Amino acid sequence: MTLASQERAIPAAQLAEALKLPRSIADVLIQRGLDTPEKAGAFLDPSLDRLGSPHLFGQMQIAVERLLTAVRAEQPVAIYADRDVDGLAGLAVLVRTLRSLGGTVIWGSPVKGRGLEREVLERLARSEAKVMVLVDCGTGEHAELEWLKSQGIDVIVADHHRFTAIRPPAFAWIHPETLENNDGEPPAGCVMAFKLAHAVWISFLGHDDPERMDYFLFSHLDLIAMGLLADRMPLRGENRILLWHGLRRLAYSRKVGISSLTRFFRLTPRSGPLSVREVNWQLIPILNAGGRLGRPEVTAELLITEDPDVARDCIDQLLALNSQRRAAQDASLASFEKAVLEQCSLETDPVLVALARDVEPSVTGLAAQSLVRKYGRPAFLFVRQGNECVGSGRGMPGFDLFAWIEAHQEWIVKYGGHQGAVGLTIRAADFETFRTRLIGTAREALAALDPALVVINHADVSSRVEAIVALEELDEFWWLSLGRLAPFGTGHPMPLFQIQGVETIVPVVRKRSKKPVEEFILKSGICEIRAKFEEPSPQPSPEKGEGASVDTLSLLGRGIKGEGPWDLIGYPTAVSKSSREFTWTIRNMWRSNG
Ligand SMILES: [Mn+2]
Repeated sequence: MTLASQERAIPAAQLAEALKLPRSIADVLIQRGLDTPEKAGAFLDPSLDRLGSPHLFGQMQIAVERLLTAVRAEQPVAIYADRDVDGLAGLAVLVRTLRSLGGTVIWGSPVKGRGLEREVLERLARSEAKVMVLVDCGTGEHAELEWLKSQGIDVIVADHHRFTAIRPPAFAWIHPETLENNDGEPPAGCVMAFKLAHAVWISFLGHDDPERMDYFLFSHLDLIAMGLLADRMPLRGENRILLWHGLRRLAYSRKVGISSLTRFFRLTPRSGPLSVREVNWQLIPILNAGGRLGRPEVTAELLITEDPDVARDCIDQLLALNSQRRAAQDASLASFEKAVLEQCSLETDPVLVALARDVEPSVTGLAAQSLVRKYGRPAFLFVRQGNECVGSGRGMPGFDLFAWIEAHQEWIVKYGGHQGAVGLTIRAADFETFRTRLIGTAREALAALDPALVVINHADVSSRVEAIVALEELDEFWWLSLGRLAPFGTGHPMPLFQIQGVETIVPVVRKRSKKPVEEFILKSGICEIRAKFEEPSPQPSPEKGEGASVDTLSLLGRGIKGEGPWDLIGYPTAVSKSSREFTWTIRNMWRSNG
C-alpha cells in the first residue's frame, strides 16, 4: 500500500480548497474515489513521470534480453498481433522500436477471424525467426502456443485478455496478471507491447538518457491513445496518463500514416488535442475496417510506413473497405435485430441473447454494441458455424460480463474478454440452455444493482448524480476546472450534475424549421446556458430508477409552460468561448418544491 492511499479522505470543501477547485468539481472527484489531495492531485496532473516501470512485470527482463539477442545476432523477430486497432497499434510500436534499433522484423495478423491463425504463424515460422511476440492475443491459445514451442520458437506474449484456468506455455508473459502489485486499471493490449518496447529502450539507452527516453515514450502515444480507446479501457490510472498525452500527440503525430489520416479527416492541423469523440468516431472505424474485412495488413502498413505515397494508398484502400464494411454491417445489424425481436422478450429479458443465420461472424461485437445502445441492456449475439455458435457479448457499466459467462463455463467451448466485452463459442446443442442460464444470471445482477443508479442509456455519461450546482456557479472558472478532469469516456464518464433553481426555460425556436424545438435556454438571474434534451431511452429502467423521460416528454409537448423554479439533471456536452454558449444535455427535470 502506498502512502497516498493511507491518507484519510477529506470533505469536499477541504479538497476544493486544497486543489483550488469549485466545490462541485471536488464533489465529483470524491464520488470517484479521488478523495485525498494526493490522489486527486495526481489525477489532475497526468505526468509521464507517474508511469510505472516496465520492470514491474516479473518476466520483462528475460523478454527484453531475448529480443536484443535476436537483434544483435541479426536474426529476424516475428510479431503477430490481433487484427483490431489495439493489436495493430501495439504491433506498430514494436515494429518501429525494433527496426530503429537495427532489428529485422516480420509481422502478421489473422485474416479469417480473431486470435492465432495457423497459416499466418506458419508463414512467420518459415522466415527463420526464433522469437515471436504475440500482441493482444495468445492468452487462451493453448494448442497454438504448444505448436510454436514445438517449432523451437520462443514466444513472448504481450496480451491483456484475462487468464482462463490453465496458462499456456510461453517463454515470457507481459500480462497484467503477472504484475508484481496489480492494483491498477486494466490496461490495453497495445500497452503491454508499449511496456515491452519501453523496457527494450531502457536496456538500450540505459537510465542516463531521460530526455531521449521521454521522446520515445511521447512519440508512440498517438498509437497507444487509439488502442486504449478502441478497446474501451477505463480512462483512469496509467490509461489516463497515456491517453492525456496521446490525444495531444495525435494532433502532432510524426508518423506519416497517422498524420495523413488526421489531415484527411481535417482534424489537423490544430493547436489543441484531439477529442475522444473524434478518435472514436473517425479514426478508429477506418482503422478497424482493414481487420474486419480480412485485410489487417493495410491498417498495419499505414501505422508503420514512412512513405507518404504508401500512406495515401493505404487510406484509399481503408476507405473502400470501410464502405464495404458499413454496407455489410447494416445488413447484418438488420438480421440480428430481427433475430432479437423473434427470440427475445423485450419486456422481461434483462439481457438479449440471439442467434442469427447467414451473418458474417466478425460483426457480432459491433451489432451487439448497437443493440445495447438501442435497448439499454447487455446483448449477446451469435452466428451458427457448423456445430457451434460463435458470438460476442457487450455490456454496460455496473455489469461484469466476463464473470457472467465464467459462471457458465460448462456450456462454453472457448471464451475470452473483459468486463464490458466478451467473445465466446458454444456448442449449438447447448445454446438454449446457455441462454436460459445467462438470463438467470443477468436477472440476479440487475436485482443487485445499486438503486441510486439513474437510468443507464449512455455508456460515457455517469449513471448517478455526483454533484449539485446552481446556474450561477457555472462560470468560466467552473468550466476550466471541469476541463481538468477530461478526457472523459469509459470508466471515467462525463459527470452528471443536478442544477438547482432554474427560473425559466426558454425554447430556442429556429425560423423556418418545422422540427420540434430541440434546444432551450435555461435562465437564473442573469445567468443562462443552452441545453437540449437527451433522447428518451425506450428501455425498462432498473426498478427504482426515476421515470426519466416522462416529465421531459410532457414538458417538451407543452413547450415548457408555467413557473419555475426547476431542477434538472444533466451533463455538460460542449464548451465554447462565451459563457452563454455552454451546452448541457438534460436527462431529467422536475419542478422544485421551494
Ligand atoms: Mn485488445
